[in-house]
Amino acid sequence: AKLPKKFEKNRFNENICERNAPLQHHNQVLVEPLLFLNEYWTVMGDERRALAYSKAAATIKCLPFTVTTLTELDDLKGLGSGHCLKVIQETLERGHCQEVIVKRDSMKFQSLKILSSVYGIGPSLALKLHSNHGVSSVQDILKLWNQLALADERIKVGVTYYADLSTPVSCTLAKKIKGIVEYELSIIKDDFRIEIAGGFRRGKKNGHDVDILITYTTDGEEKGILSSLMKHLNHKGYILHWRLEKSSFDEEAVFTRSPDQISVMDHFEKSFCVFKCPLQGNEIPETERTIRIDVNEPFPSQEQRNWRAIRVDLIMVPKSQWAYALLGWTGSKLFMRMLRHYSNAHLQKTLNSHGLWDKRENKLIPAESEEDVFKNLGLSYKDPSHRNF
Ligand code: 8DG
Ligand code: MN
Ligand code: MN
Repeated sequence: AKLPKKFEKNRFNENICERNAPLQHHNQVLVEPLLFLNEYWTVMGDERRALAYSKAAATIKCLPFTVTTLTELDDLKGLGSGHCLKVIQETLERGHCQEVIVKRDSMKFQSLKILSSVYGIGPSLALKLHSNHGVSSVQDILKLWNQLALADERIKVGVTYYADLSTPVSCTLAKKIKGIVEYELSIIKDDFRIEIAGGFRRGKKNGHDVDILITYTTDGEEKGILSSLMKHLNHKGYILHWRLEKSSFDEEAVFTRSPDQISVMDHFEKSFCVFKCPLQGNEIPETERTIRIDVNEPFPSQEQRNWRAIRVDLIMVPKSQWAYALLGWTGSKLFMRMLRHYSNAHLQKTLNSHGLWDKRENKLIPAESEEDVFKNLGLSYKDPSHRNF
């Protein structure tokens, strides 16, 4: 009979990039309060604290057994300050954590959580709206709409389609969006490759948006395609809102003068869209979902509504950067952060969604596939389903 493999603590501690973070793991009860505290501090605008909880949660997710006593976590790296351990200990002993219950009920947190979930509103604007204008809900934004004079067009879109955009996107709808993009691309030009990245590629059943990467067989061929694609999609009535970002890639700037190597921002040409996704009968949402804020914008009456608003990111990638872009946009964000830190600190190489830069040799290390990227990093290949840090 096969004996259960012994947990090797030293190996677990050695290189955190070699850990596997699956969606289904052994410690749901412990991870929950840690992820809540990550969310709490993200919403409250303290990214540093949020990150500590996110890292602790990720460490627990990777354990190949169910934790029953605190001693099992002795000498384990990645659990951060003593405070994370306190949360874990209390959860082990009482089944819940008092701090979480108190924070969850905080009115300020609840308001900021709703406000920062609106497309176009980040934690700092949410805080400003709450503190300076007493705004606590999407309804409040509507009431004070003229007075607030929010200049960012995205916020109007975010409020208008709030109900749709705050409903999780299913894998089926993500594939439908991919199909639409694929079809319109095929009309423009052959020989492209298109892939859903983000959480869906990591095996998640739902997402907050659909991340789609596009490339052509040779570098340079992708130029101008995204603008054409947006024209076609608009013409067919698939787009409610979009914002095109030009490519700002410059090898030297990106790899040698990058001030923050941990940042997720990249320089690809992309389009941040809100799609008007057609729905089949059984996919049609209940009524009263779309809030109408602009009488000038004609909306179909609720009964007629056979579509739903969905956030979609379209990213145009030059072929030579495809492997790195796919890895970067598959995430998770924390996994990519870990990889970047590792490659910087241990390999003297800068990793981002455009490539891997050898700082000693001053040159780029090419990769055809994600497998190549892992090889270039001296790591074993990790399936996307195990990148859910
Ligand atoms: P979700 O949508 O299911 O909620 O989760 P997700 O798919 O993991 O998150 P995401 O916010 O859609 O981001 C997907 C990945 O894209 C994430 O690992 C970070 C990565 N990414 C880049 N560059 C950029 C960028 O410029 N902006 C954003 N928002 N994400 C980027 O590699
Ligand atoms: Mn996503
Ligand atoms: Mn996205």
